Amino acid sequence: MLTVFSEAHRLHYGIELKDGLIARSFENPQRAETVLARVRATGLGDVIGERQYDRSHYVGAHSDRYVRFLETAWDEWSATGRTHDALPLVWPVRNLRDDIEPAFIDGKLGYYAMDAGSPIAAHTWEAVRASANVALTGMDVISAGARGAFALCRPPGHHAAHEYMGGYCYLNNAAIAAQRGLMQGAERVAVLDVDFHHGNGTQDIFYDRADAMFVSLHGDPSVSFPYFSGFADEQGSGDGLGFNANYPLPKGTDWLRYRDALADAGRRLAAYAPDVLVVSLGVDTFEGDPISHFALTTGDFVRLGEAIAVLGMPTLFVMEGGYMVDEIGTNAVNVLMGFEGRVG
Ligand code: SP5
Ligand code: ZN
Repeated sequence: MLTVFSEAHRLHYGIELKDGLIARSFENPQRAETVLARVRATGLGDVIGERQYDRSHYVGAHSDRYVRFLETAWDEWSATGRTHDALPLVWPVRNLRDDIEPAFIDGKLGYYAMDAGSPIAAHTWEAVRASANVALTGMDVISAGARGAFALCRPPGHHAAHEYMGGYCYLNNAAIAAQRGLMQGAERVAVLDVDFHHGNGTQDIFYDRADAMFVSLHGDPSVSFPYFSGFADEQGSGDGLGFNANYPLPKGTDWLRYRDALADAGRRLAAYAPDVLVVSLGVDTFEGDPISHFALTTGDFVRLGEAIAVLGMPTLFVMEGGYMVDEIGTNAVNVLMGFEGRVG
């Protein structure tokens, strides 16, 4: 299958609040380079660059004013004399005003963030835009008739919601691509999220819609990031009721347990019969991942790809998380090879 990749991801490498301290992010440039190297080493298929798309392609999944915030945040932050990464300082939680967008950048950062995991530096927006364009290009490949394609996105996207960033994410690449699939004639799209963390952003974007189903397998949010989203009783609202499905799984989940949840998720997806499937492909479910606690092995990722292939849907894989850099390439590409039936 084709892989879409942008070198612009290298422009972004920030900090995060990690165990109470500010440190370099787990979400580093080497991640994407390792996956790209594995794509080339296995001969998965050609690697193409991203096409260019304007901001209107991000609006819909996101609000216009949130996209505007991302476009202007660094200029407003640096205009105050600060030269280091921007991070939020205050978040509008329960009973604080959330109906007024602050005029000053320090307030805006809190207004449009869920955590201190998505820093903004001078070139962050360039990398973020390129990542979304990688996903959009991948959807164009699928819409042109390919059975599968791989959008090697970085930074990731599934924690980014209609109006907030978080968890290393800014624009929701998977949702933006799914939205384009609908624009190009799909009647229904589905997103299957297999990243270790709940895709709260994708869920938020499609929660009240019947033309997009969201199904996610992830660490139980009562003990795992993002903590405030991803419980089994979140089933959609309004027109979207019944089109959102969460499978929170316990610490130590291995392939046997994962496989059963995946089979159930697959039955839901088959019943929905989307015209296009987008897979939010995080491999932080790996047993060696430094920030997660599932126990999938390198070989299990092949089985995961095979199980997705059985659904028989045109499928766009969108790279999300996975932080054990040595193994991220093998694990991610194993899913794609399994999907293509190229490994036993
Ligand atoms: C895209 C994606 O996978 N984002 C994940 C963001 C997770 N951010 C919070 C992680 C907190 C993990 N704490 C574990 C401490 C291990 N020393
Ligand atoms: Zn993750």
